[in-house]
Amino acid sequence: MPERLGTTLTKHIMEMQRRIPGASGDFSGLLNEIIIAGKVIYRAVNKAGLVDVLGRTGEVNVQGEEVQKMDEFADLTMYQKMDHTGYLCAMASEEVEDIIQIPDKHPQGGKYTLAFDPLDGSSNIDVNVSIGTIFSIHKKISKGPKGALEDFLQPGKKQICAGYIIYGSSTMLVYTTGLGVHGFTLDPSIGEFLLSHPNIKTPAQGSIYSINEGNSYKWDDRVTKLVNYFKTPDKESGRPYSGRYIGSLVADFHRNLLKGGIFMYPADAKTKAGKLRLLYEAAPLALICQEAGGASIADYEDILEVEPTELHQRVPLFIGSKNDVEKCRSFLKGEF
Ligand code: AHM
Ligand code: MG
Repeated sequence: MPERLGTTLTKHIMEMQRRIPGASGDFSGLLNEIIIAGKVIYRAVNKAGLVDVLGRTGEVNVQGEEVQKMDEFADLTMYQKMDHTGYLCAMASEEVEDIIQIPDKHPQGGKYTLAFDPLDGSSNIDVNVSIGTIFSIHKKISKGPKGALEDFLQPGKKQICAGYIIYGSSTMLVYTTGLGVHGFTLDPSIGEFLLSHPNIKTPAQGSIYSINEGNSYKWDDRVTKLVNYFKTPDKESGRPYSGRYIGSLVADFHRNLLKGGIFMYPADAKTKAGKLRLLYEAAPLALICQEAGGASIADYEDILEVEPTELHQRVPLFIGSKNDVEKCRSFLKGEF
């Protein structure tokens, strides 16, 4: 008897599509292209030590950061898998300054936009630590066949899909379209993502805090008090929390999503708006977190409510278990 495979990601997407009356299949088609891009990037990440893809290109990206060869590879892979499909009106990448138009030789008038961080955590590439690809899909709102900046400057709550692929001890794709958060693990022997984590729910309170404590000399008083709170023993409220910080947002987020906890990247004296990018990092993870029962704030405001004003806008990010985020909110309001 052949082994029963369980639910493949492709089947899951088709089942989701059937729930939406009149769906054209474009959206499912787009997700399927993202899956293929993810597999191509996975393959390269997996061979990274063997072929010449490690190290820096010698260039600096739009964020002022050194471009790694794998960053460039992942960015190109995402672009090349999407540009000709007809599903998109434009793309935006963390690595590229302006929005990326669909070349005239390819079908125009796509209904969706795709924003992505092609390889999050790239400083960890060379040392075999988990990294990931984050994506965010919006519906086009501008007139005309081409995409425009306004299509990308929509708040996170308007996303119709968000997800990430984590290249870790196994490769997983986690996504939401507003109908729960579902996680699929890649079975490399058959090249398929199989449903391994249906309907992920994050614990209401965690016992992990994740922050780069090397930045503590730059924090304001509120953040210092907040982090001290999580570290201070108190049996009743389950403290102290354990500190865990990988330095790859996808990996830190993924662990906390499954186990419960709080990830923080605050604004500080040097990075006045924080480090992480609203459109490619904070907003997609915020949608996933909310769908899993968690929450996220950018200092005072909910991440999903933040109205973007720039493509590469940065935001402070506090994301994770609901009670822990509420604790952050109180400290940030100066209530302690
Ligand atoms: P990247 O998208 O260029 O890799 O940068 C974002 C990364 C996140 O993955 C991670 O959470 C953060 O930067 C770590 O920053 P730091 O090294 O300042 O702690
Ligand atoms: Mg990133």
